[in-house]
Amino acid sequence: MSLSDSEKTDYADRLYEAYETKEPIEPITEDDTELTTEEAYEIQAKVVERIREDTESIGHKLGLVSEAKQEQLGIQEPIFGYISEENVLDGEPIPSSEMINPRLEAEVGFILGKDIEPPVTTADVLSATDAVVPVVELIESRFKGWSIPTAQDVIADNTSTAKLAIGETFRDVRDLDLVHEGVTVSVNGEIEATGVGADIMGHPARSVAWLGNRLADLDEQLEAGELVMSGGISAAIDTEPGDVYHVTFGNLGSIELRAE
Ligand code: 0L1
Ligand code: MG
Repeated sequence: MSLSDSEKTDYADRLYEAYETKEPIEPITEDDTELTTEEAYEIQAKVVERIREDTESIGHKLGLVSEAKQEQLGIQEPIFGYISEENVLDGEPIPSSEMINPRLEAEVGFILGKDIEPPVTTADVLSATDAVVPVVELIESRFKGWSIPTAQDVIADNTSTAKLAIGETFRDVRDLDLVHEGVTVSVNGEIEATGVGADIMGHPARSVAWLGNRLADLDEQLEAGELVMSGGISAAIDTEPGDVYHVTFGNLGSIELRAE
């Protein structure tokens, strides 16, 4: 049975409240509520509308860009959410006490210099990209204990968007081989996770192109000036106050971040 508009508003209000107060809630599907992917994005849109009352949207993020992750959460495609100015860490450490069990992952960020009209190809993304930047994403789930039963729950929760740190090196995409771009994530000097661009649907720009086409379903498109995070290139790791994280790409640059 499909959800009524007031039920979707109610879930969105609860998720927004949890995003603001950092008091996690039960997953939507916990009580066997059926949630379609379309309904999940409708709830997400209501959450994002509330977030935008206080802050500007700066772009998009992708998640579940590997088939293994999609299978784990029962969906056959990547997922996406929206990122806002208030999510950006501007040189400050990870504010652990103001977050719900943050997890850290490395991402490749595309800064778009042009609008991209669908249908979108990987080549369109590359030619519309002004610069690529290293990004560290800190995801948090508004569902208790990271208990995420389905991809639809994550979508409704704006794909766990919480904080991100953008690196200082802005590279021309034509100077990089993003398929073979490698990254290491170390904690207090010990490597904990690694990844390579090819893990993101064969090429990080491919997930961005997928998003460009998917947004057309919502009468939206990728726009000049946006930052698009192409999906986790490394496995997400738990963070602990006091720990220091180094995310080091082969050519894209590096970011150091301490958890407070
Ligand atoms: O950024 C992301 O990859 C969001 C997905 C979070 C879900 C998960 O990793 O379990
Ligand atoms: Mg991510």
